[in-house]
Amino acid sequence: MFSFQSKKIYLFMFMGIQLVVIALLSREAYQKSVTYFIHILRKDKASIPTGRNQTSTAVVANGGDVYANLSRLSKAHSQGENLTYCPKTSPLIVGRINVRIHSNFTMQEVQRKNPLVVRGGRYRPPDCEARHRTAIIIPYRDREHHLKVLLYFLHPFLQRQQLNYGFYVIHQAGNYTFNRAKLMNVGFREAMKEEDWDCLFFHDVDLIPEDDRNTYVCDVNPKHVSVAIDRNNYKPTYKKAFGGVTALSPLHYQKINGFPNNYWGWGGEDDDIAKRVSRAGMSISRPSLKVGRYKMINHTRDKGNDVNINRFNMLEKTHQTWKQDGMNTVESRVISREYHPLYTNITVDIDTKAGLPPPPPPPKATTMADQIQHHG
Ligand code: UDH
Ligand code: MN
Repeated sequence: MFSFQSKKIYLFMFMGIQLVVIALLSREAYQKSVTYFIHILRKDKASIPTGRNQTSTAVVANGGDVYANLSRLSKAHSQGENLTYCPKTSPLIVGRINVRIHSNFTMQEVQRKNPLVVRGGRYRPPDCEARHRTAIIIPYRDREHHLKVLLYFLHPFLQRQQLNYGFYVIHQAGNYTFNRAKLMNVGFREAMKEEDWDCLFFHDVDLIPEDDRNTYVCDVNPKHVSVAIDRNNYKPTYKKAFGGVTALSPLHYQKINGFPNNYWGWGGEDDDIAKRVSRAGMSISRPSLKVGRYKMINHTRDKGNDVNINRFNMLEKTHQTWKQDGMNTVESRVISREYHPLYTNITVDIDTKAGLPPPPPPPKATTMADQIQHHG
């Protein structure tokens, strides 16, 4: 039997040991190694594809900010030809990204945060030769806020992937009904004039990727990339879905004769493209639901983009029309090409359903002097 006295002694000894342990833990060096140990544990957890939530929290804790890491990139842009190829997997990739959509920042701030992006929204890794050249093509009209948010997230996202990339915003001029697919045809043509891109990402302006393992490079087959969207609770879409974000190589694009030009208004064009892909003997590839995750910026239907009520009838005929209508028939007039710091803006007149209006008559001479000049 222990006496009350000896119980007291044990209690003091126990408290003493606790004090020593606390003192040890609070020593800086010790603290560091504990943090390091926790870090390793977390890292291991992150790379194990366990439950969806568990993985995401672990990765976010390790670098959820899309700009984390990038300060490592040196500003010194080696121009030499003896740069070695970038590694097959970029060391800058972290996995899940914390996408919190807000807009209390300016375009200038996005510019400051991306000091290595040059005129027209172009970038190449400063320290290695990129293995891939990817153009981002954005069909666009009147979505300024969305564009700013997309640029904020997508620039650092692509830099993490060590790509040579460029941004093309294809802006439909005028108020006539929107035509997403035709704008993308123009985007393809204009982007390929500038650079020998080996992959084109056709990208809605309001979709923000949430995982940088979703690499913006082309697959053997045309790729449907935006497979899991928050608005649909990240559930897979239907089997032939091909909207939102897609990736095609120039060869894929040629094989399907580009996209249709005659889908005016919302809907149908994506399914037409999917049909072209299978008509041309290819299949659709997709990233996993874990990686192909996107947040869609909330919006209502735009003015000038009403549902295309003819879309089902048109889709019945794709097997006849795909060779007659596409990149071989796209008619448009580029109104301007502007090289902004974070993107190239191409404003284009894509015409109307009715066809090109006749060219305006030459201006009439009004004064005597004009008439004299006119007749030489
Ligand atoms: N787009 C524009 N401007 C427009 C219309 C479309 O830039 O006026 C572009 C933009 O890149 C957009 C894409 O075309 O991301 C696709 O159009 P969308 O975003 O309107 O298509 P989505 O399927 O919307 O996302 C369906 C209508 C939303 C109804 C919401 C009801 N809650
Ligand atoms: Mn949308």
